Amino acid sequence: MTQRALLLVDIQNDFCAGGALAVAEGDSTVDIANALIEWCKSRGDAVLASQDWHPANHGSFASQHGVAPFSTGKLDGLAQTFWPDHCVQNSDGAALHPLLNQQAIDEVFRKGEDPNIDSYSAFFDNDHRKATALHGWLQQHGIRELIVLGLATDYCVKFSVLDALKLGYVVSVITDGCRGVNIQPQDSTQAFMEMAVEGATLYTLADWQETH
Ligand code: VGL
Ligand code: ZN
Repeated sequence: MTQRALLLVDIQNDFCAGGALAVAEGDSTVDIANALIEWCKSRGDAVLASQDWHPANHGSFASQHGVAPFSTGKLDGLAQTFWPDHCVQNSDGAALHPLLNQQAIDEVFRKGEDPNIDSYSAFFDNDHRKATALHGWLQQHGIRELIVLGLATDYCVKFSVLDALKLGYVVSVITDGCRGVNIQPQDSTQAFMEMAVEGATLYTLADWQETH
């Protein structure tokens, strides 16, 4: 049985070109994701995806508070960046990218459904109040090692990786398969450094393929 899973973080239309919270070059993650999907499938590894999945009145939306997108404040006592409305449940923007090889995905884990708390990590909401089903699924399948890529480097990729490390997974991050929001220009670089400091190994796709 495989002990490894590929985790595709939030490769959704709203984070790609033309989307509500478009990340620069977000679409360029798709080719890297598809290459790794093929690589993982050929080795019997699991392929998983997370999906940001907000109700239309989600408290992370600037529109709910009459404030400017990308401003900061508090949501239910927690520091919060307020975002443009994005990844609204069942909208086109919330769909996984159409060129992503979705047929190969074994399981999709949704997050961000509670209007009162944001959920960057694929494992827990931002205050670790509630868990998604991801950790349980991985445990059930005997998986201890994760390959992670997707959107956005400085939010959902970062917090998913940090939680995975805290939970004891061996984590490899495919850096060219990630793109960041970069509210501050260095945010993604800093996020990769934090992931590495906490124990993730960073690879480009080419590095990964050469060494595995
Ligand atoms: C994300 C901001 C808000 C992400 C999700 O997927 O990184 N970022 N919601
Ligand atoms: Zn979101």
